[in-house]
Amino acid sequence: MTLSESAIGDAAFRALDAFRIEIPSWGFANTGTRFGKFAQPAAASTIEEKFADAAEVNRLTGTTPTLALHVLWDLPNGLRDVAAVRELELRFGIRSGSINPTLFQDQEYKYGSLANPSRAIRERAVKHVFDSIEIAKALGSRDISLWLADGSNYPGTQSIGKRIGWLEEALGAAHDRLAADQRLLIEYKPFEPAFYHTDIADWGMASHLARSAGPQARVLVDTGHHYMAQNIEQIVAWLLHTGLLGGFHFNDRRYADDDLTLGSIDPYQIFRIFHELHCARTEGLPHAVAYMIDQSHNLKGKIEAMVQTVMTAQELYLKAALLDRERLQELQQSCDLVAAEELFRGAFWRDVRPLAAAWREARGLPADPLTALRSSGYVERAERERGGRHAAVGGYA
Ligand code: RM4
Ligand code: MN
Ligand code: MN
Repeated sequence: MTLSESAIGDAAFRALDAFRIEIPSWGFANTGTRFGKFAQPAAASTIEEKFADAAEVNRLTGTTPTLALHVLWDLPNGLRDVAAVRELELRFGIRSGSINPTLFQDQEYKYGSLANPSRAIRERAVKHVFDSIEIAKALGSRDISLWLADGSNYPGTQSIGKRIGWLEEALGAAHDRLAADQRLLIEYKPFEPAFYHTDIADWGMASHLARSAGPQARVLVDTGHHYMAQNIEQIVAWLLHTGLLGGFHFNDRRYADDDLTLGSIDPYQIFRIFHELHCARTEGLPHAVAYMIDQSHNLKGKIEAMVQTVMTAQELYLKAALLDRERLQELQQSCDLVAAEELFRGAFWRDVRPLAAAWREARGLPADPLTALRSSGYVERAERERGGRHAAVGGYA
């Protein structure tokens, strides 16, 4: 059975109405590589400018109502900054999203944070996670999203085993502080900045730590945090099956954690991930999955690239939503390989841009957000107002 045009249109509108993606505050700030930074005159250097940019992206796309915050970059005075952030939320109509403890830039963390061999440094790091949880409570944020740079550079220099125990202890303590509706998301990454061993290097380690921390802990999948040949959608299917999938950090890459804009290198990869998510929904698996962007586009314009990314995410989500999954199941069951693959690829090749444009118009949004951004003059205004005064920003985004 093939769906009629109007049924496809209805399904597309339903899918886009349900789709939200969170943008990161650090995606608007100047970031660089370890070799240097190319400053953009329109880049945001204050939390107020980041909220303003987030509001502009949401005005154009209608899809990004929340902004992820990195605690030391955005609330350097901790809880004392909450009132100011609250005020920005009201002023710009954007809510704070996931709260990201910043556990990698202080000198104390040279040999690790939650897994540091020094008890005092571990306690300091745990205290920062506790503070981050309190900030999240005060801001009404559900997710505390934890990424650690912890690891070592040389064999034999750290006890990998002891560090597992220290992580279990720290994450369990953090879990105890969560409110009933909060979650602890645990992100993994195979290497960088550590180049011999990373304490939470893959989804197996993250899954174990989430389970041992408690029922409100989940795994966070950053699409750039895998070895080249890894089958990410299979990891996603397993995390869905085990009820451990908490959310995503979307970005693209060619080599490692390149943090390129979503879908720029391999859009089929993201389509395949979204397919697994749509399958889980069809099969009624209970899950709440947070879609977040975590990219650091150094060369593209910050706001323009963010709008482009949101549109790409919508398109890939929509392509996967419109796949005839009933038919696919039949073909899978009868092992009709080529027909199954062609159906799957056909959904990927469908040009959904006209459907997305129709949805935007129906929802009172610009049909083409990128053109609307250009004609709004927002970026030029930001360049005039912000050019020349740039605060330093850390470089691991
Ligand atoms: C890391 C990781 C984290 C992000 C930092 C800034 O590579 O992706 O999610 O918080 O960068
Ligand atoms: Mn990430
Ligand atoms: Mn990363």
